[in-house]
Amino acid sequence: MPKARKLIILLRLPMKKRVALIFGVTGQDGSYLTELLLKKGYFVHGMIRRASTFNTARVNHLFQEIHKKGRKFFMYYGDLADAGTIRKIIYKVKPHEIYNLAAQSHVKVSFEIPEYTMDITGNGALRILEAIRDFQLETGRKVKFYQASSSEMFGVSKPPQNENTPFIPQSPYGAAKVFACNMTKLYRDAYGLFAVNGILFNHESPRRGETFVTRKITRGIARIKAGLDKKLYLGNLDAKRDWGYAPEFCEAMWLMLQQPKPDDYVIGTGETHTVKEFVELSFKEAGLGNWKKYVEIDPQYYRPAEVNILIADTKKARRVLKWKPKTKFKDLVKIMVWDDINNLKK
Ligand code: NAP
Ligand code: G4F
Repeated sequence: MPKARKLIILLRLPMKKRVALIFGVTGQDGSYLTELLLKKGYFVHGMIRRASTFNTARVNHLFQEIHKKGRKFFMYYGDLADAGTIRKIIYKVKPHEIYNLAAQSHVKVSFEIPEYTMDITGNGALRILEAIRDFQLETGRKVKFYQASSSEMFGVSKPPQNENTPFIPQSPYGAAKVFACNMTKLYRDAYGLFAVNGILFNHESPRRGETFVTRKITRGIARIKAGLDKKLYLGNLDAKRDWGYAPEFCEAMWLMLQQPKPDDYVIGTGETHTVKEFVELSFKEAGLGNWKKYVEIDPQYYRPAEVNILIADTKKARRVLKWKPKTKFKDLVKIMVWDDINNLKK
């Protein structure tokens, strides 16, 4: 058969059904990853926490009516503290790919609730790994596992940081992520699981939680511009972060699970900026002039220990995954500032 005809027939064949399960589906990254996977034709299942208020704002636009035929997005109640439910969901959904994006993800808060942070951010990953190990053994099915590891694990290690840089965490959150990262590697080495760590540097978007510094700044600016607030209170303005754009980082997560072999990858932009630079540029973008008129330092936002500088060395991801960031720092600032200003107007 001629090559071209063979290709046409192949393209017409229905795509193999792909099923993904996302822990942390209601978070910033969970929502972008869900969009990406649905676009790629996946059936997407997500675990959500029961809350007394709505916690699904980031995925509401993806909801499908429960009786709709051909529905591809499904939700289940559960919690990373609850191994039984994690197991039940995995056995019910039979996923090909599992993404663990769930965590108590706030560094400053982790100093206030260290034990809880360890239980969810650290042990939560182990609960999923154990469930996958049993599921594979009992059903003979293969599951690929993505762990949301973090540049916070590098702590005070000298930049630029790559896959071989030692972890010297500076927070209960960072230490819990190191535990989860090590467990992911261990299950790969000891039991042959297809388990990978995406070591992602800070990534932001209009869907970023309001208490992380970038969103706190852009939301604060929108409120000042609208006359709702006079001041913005911040902590350490000298810390340097490698800030990228979240949707692009979620593409990298997916790419890691499409490789022939499981491995760990650093994802970031390779550029670093101070919090002060983010503030300065954001106020300028909003047309508010000199930021010093509006910003006050409040020591309550200082941390008992700080990660002073993060810069990603992404050579491996560029070479193996063929991934590279597209959105520049100043464009990220622009996207976030105007989204908050326009939303407040609405
Ligand atoms: P996020 O917006 O804070 O989302 C965290 C998700 O975890 C939410 O869906 C949250 O549910 C869920 N969650 C929290 N506690 C849970 C529990 N006990 N049981 C089940 N689910 C729970 O975080 P993100 O920015 O999307 O980040 C995704 C992951 O990547 C996190 O693990 C984070 O630590 C890690 N990470 C983030 C960055 C970054 O710069 N964004 C960088 C490196 C690594 P609710 O919506 O109900 O709160
Ligand atoms: O926005 P942040 O809270 O992010 P942080 O601590 O870097 O953690 C984020 O990135 C990690 C990846 O490296 C993720 F794993 C983690 O889940 C999270 O997404 O703080 C950034 C910097 C810090 O140095 C902080 O001290 O901003 C400084 N900062 C100054 N004023 C502030 C504030 N941070 C917050 N949250 N609030 C302030 O008022």
